[in-house]
Amino acid sequence: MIASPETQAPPDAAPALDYDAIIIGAGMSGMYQLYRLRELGMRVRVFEAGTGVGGTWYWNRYPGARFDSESYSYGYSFSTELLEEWSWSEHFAGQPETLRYLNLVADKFDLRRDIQFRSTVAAAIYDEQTRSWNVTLADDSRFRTRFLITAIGPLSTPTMPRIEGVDTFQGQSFHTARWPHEPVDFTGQRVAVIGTGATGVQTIQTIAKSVGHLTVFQRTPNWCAPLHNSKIDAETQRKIKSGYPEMFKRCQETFACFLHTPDPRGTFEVSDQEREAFFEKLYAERGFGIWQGNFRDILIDRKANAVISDFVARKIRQRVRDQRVAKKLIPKNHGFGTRRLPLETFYYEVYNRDNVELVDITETPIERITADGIKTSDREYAFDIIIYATGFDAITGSFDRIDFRGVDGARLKDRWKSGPQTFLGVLVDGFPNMMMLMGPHTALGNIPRSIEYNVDWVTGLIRHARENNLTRVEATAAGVTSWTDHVKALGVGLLSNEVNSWMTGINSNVDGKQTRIVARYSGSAPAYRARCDEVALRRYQELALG
Ligand code: NA7
Repeated sequence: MIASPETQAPPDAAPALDYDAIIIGAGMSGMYQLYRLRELGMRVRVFEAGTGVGGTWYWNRYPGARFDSESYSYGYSFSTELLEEWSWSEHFAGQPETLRYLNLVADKFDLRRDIQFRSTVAAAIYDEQTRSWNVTLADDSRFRTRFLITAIGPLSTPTMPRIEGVDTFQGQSFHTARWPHEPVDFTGQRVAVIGTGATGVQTIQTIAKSVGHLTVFQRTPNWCAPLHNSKIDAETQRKIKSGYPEMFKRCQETFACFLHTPDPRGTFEVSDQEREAFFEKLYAERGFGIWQGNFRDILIDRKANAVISDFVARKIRQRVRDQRVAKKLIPKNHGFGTRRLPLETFYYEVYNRDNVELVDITETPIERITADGIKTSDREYAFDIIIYATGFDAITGSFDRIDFRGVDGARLKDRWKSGPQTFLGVLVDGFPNMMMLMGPHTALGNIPRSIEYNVDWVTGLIRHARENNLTRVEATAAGVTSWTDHVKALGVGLLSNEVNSWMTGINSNVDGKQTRIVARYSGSAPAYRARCDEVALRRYQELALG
C-alpha cells in the first residue's frame, strides 16, 4: 500500500514499490502472464473484478456458451504436463468445462495466491519521478508498481441496449455476459432475446426447447454456419494428445492461428461444380473452415463474396420452412464472413418450432421496455424473462473505463479519441512501463494462441529491462505512428472494414462509437510475430529505454 501522508518517506527517498508488476485481469492472458513473470522471480499482483479466474469463461455463463475454436487448439500449450493431464470432452467445449479447465490451471500452478479477487481497477497513474504506476482500486486502495500489464480482454465490457424503460421491467432480465451463477429455469416461461450475434445465436438455439415461448428480436441477421460439434472418443483423444506438437505448429503457421487457413485458390479459378462441391464440403465440416479455410478471395473480392453469400443463403432457405422467416434471417447489408461468423447447432431449425417467433425490429422497432415486456411499433409483448445478448463495448471499451494517465497526466482515452494508436498493439508512447495483452492492434484470431505469443513477448521485454537495470520502457512516437499506419494500411480493401460491427469499433449503445475505426490488426499472425520477433532480436532498440 502507498503510505498515508503522515507516514510518507522524506521527499528525496523514492517510495518503495508494492510490486514489480501489476496485472489487471485474471482471464487467460492475465493467468499466463502471472505464471511467466513469477519465473523471473518478480513480485506480481493480479487484480480481478470477478470472484474467480477465467475472464470471458467466468463471466459468460449464458446457456449454450461454448468455443468456436476446436477445444484442443484453444487450451494453453505451454505445459506438456497440463496437456497430458487435461482431456477435452467435446470438439467444441461448453463454458462450464472451460471454466473447470481454467480453475485446474489456477490450482495446478498455484496462481490464486497472487490474485486478488473482487478488485476492480479504477485508475492507473504514471509517476515519472519514480518511473512507476500508481494503481487505484474501486475501494480506493492504492498500490505502486514498476510495470503495469493490462489483461482486460477485447470483449469484456458488456453493453445494454439504449432502449427506454430497461429498468422498468418487472420480470427477470439478464445480460448474457453477466449471467447469474445459479441456473435459470426457463420451463414454461415467456422469454425474449434481443440480439443475434454469436452470443444470441448460441443462447437462442439452446433455450428454444425448454422455454414456454421464445420471441427473438433481431435487428441485423448474421450469416451463420454449422459448428458440427461432437464428443471426443477415446481413440481420437489419444490421437489429439500424441499430435499436440504438430497441431500447435500448424496453428503457428495459419493466418489467424486456427486449424483452418485460406485455400490458395481464387473463387473463380475453379469450375462451378468444383466450387459448389468445395462449399458443400466446408459446410459439412467442423468449425470455422467455411470462414477461415475458404477460397483466399472471399473476404476481399465482392464478386467472390457474393457467390459464397448466395450459397449460404440457399442453405438458410432450405433449412427454414417458412420462406418469409427465411428471408428475414438472410443478411442483406453485408456479405458472408464480413462480420464475426456465429457457428450454430440447428439454429435455423429453431424457427421451424411452434413456440418460437422472429421479430424483425427494422420493420417494427422496439419503442420501449415496459413493466410487462416489450412494446414495438406494432404491438405489446408480455414476457417473464428478457435476455440481452447485445454485445460489448469492444476492443477499447475496457480501456475507456479505467482512468489511465501517462506522462504529464495525459489520458489514454483522449489519446485514443479517434482510434487506438499503439506499437505492436502492446505499447503506447507517453505510457511507459505499461504493456497491453490482447490490446488494440494485436493479432487476435484463435485468441489463446495469440495470448501465449503476446505474453512471451512482454515477458522477454521485461526480462531484458531487468537484466539491464532499465526502469523505463516506452514506445517511441515514430514507432507508434508507423505501426498504427501499418495496421490501417492492412485494413484497406477488406470487405469487413466496410461493415458496422464490433470489429470496426461500432456500438450503437455507446456514445462516440458510431464511426468506424481500425482497431484490429488484420494481417496474418505469422507476419505479426515476425515483426515482434524482429524488435526483440534487435534488443528492443526501436523502443526508448532508460
Ligand atoms: P455482437 O456480435 O456485438 O452482437 C450483439 C447483438 O445485439 C447484435 O445482433 C446487435 O444488433 C444487437 N443489438 C445491440 N444493441 C441493440 C439494440 N439497442 N437493439 C437491438 N439489438 C441490439 O455481440 P455478441 O455478444 O453476440 O458477440 C461478441 C463477440 O464475443 C463474438 O463475436 C465472439 O467473438 C465473442 P446489430 O448487429 O448491432 O444490428
